[in-house]
Amino acid sequence: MEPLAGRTIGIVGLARSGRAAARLALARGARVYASDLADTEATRAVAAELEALGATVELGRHDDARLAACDWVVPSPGIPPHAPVLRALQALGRPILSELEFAFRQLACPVIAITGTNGKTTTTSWTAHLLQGAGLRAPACGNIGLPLSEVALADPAPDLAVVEASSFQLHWTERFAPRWGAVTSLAPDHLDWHGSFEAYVAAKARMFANADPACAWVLPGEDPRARALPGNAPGHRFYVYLERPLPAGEAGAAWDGEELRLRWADGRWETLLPRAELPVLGRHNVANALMAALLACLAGAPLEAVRQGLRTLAPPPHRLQPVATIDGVLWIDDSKATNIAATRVALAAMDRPVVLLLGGRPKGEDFGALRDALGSVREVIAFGEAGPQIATALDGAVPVTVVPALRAAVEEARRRARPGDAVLLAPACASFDEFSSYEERGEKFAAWVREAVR
Ligand code: UMA
Repeated sequence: MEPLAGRTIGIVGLARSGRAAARLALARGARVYASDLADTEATRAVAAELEALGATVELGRHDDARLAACDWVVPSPGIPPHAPVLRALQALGRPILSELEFAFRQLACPVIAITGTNGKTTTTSWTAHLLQGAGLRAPACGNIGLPLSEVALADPAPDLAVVEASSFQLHWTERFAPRWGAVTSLAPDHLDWHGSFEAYVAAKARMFANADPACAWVLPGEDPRARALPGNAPGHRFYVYLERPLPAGEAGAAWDGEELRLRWADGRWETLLPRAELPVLGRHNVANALMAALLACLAGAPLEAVRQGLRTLAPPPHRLQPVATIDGVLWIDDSKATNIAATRVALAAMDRPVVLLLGGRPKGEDFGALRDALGSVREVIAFGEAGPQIATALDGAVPVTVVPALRAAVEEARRRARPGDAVLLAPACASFDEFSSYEERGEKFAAWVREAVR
């Protein structure tokens, strides 16, 4: 652990990550200067809490000179490197650490890290579920919602931290060194934050920067970009296959159409369970479950406990979550589909005609990349800031109706859906034009859908 006493830590942004990092720094004896551009009820509450613990807090501005005088600056993941406050610090060559890096340096337990474009929240949550079923104290944390700094503050420390690592959190890392890791998938996302797909991939690859030969990496065997992400980093490789059997010479896990099975590096096979006993929808979730099972076994969970845990998996909220069936129409909340690749995965899991709700704040992707995935889609209702852009990109492929916001999209879908259809919210956009998070978007969607039955 790196001593903090006597150091001054600058915290930029006071939502979940900033609050937790500031509390951790204060608990370890550092001086803290924290600031947030937003002066709202929420940031004022955090400011009051941190001031009571001894921090200096400013709302409504960042004091660049004061931040430049700090030993380390810890920005919140939502703040992109091109934000003026971070630009100024970079120009001066000041050290910037992500909240993940900062917390890792204060953590007293090993880390399982899960990254990737889609599937990482589900895999993180299921890995923690399997380990906890085996009696280990292994919280799911990081991008999933519980900042790693909170875990670093826990006394006693847990046995393991199961960390969902986003590209934002990996970008400013130096020493972050998970013992086990997984890459779920790799496709364009967050191009507005990173500037390019290459920069996004480079941030994700930081997960392997401090690897050693004892590490173990779980990778999707059939996704060439994702399986190549570790490059030449040291560590054992385990691959997950859904379409093909495990190739000779590779260790990992596969689904043979009936059973989910593991093969270890010594060639030994073990059966996990029949697919029919795994209570999850969609092929992509079979891959997520296999990754979680491999990670849990590698980190020490007994196979029988892993089998038992797999029988009780549940989808995290806002991921292909059925909301209600009303007048024969199934309404599905996949608000977590915040990019095109995730929307494609959702569409591939549909077995009925779909009225697709797309929209929100665009993230720099080309919606035309959805055209060849629209086979089951009867029509699209496009909402929010991205609405006109979506209509142009899908022109001629499928009927598109543009409405201003999600509530109007729900009303429009109610008029247009027929019995036997699914109305799928898989928006391929961020939520921030209308909501504070994808969770709030999903909750509002469910509430507006259910209004019809009251
Ligand atoms: N702010 C400034 N100055 C600026 C810009 C913003 O002060 O120049 C302030 C804002 O006013 C705000 C704060 O900075 O108060 C931004 O905080 P944040 O958006 O990073 O929010 P947190 O609550 O700390 O949430 C972050 C992650 N958010 C993002 O990565 C955008 C959460 O992931 C994560 O759960 C949480 O830390 C705990 O680790 C969410 C997310 O959307 C789920 N992640 C992306 C995704 O999954 O696609 C990567």
